[in-house]
Amino acid sequence: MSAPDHVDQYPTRLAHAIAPIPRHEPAVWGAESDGPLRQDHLDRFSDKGYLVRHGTVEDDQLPHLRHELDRIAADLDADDPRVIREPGGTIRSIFEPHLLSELVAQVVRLETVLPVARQLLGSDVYIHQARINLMPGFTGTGFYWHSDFETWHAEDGMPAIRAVSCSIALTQNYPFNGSLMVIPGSHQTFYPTVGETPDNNHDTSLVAQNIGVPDETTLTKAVDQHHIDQFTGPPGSALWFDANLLHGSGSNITPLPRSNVFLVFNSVDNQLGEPFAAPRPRPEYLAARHVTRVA
Ligand code: 6CS
Ligand code: FE
Repeated sequence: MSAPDHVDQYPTRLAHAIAPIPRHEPAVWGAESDGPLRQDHLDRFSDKGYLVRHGTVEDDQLPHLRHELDRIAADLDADDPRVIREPGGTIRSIFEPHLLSELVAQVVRLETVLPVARQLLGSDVYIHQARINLMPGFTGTGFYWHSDFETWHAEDGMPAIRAVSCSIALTQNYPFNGSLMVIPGSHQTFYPTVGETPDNNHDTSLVAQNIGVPDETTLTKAVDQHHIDQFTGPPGSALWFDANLLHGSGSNITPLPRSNVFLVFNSVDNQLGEPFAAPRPRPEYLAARHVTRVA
């Protein structure tokens, strides 16, 4: 089946388990002279697969942005497919906020955002996926451990690991309100998963991901080797993390909601092809096939 331009370096969603695959690509593609990150930051990102940068969105902009999230949510039709809800009905995620809001579009182009993405990926970039994540108090549920790249490769046809996510906190991230946990260093290994992708997997995977997640033995070994770090910090902080870094979150039973703007930058040299392990590509709002270089 695979044409020469569609060689699968990262087989996944398999019938039987296979050994983990060492990553082929570097995690950092640019040099210190290419952007705002100093060499020690680049080295840390390369080593751990993530980087935290405070003050990515300035304090005076945060209330506007929080208000904008409410406006976007209120303006969308109840049955808009870009709105993902918890089983109880509260909104969990809204996709394509950068196309629904000029304010979010401006965040993409901030001096604290776009040049960092370009530097890490060593090229021009475009938005592969963008979302607002809203984790309400009391009822917010988490995400099981996964690598984003595993899904983007299997279901969206992303060929190489050359994408980076920027999650900007709009509320305080405490250790106890469902903040993101990462397995530092796990981005250096691709963990193939077992289980075929069902048709329209995204109808359920965006609320609870069951397919494309590593098994418990694999996760136990990864955590034995690398431990777990957690992203905590004030509103306006950004967590930059590699597309292949294993991460997940618990539920939020505190009264303290947690929301973030989540931007995935992909290299213009890593555009999507046919899915590697799914019956058909996912919709454009989950995985951009029309590449708009961010200038
Ligand atoms: O589907 C996506 O693109 C993202 N969402 C989930 C639940 N897993 C993979 C990726 O992070
Ligand atoms: Fe994820």
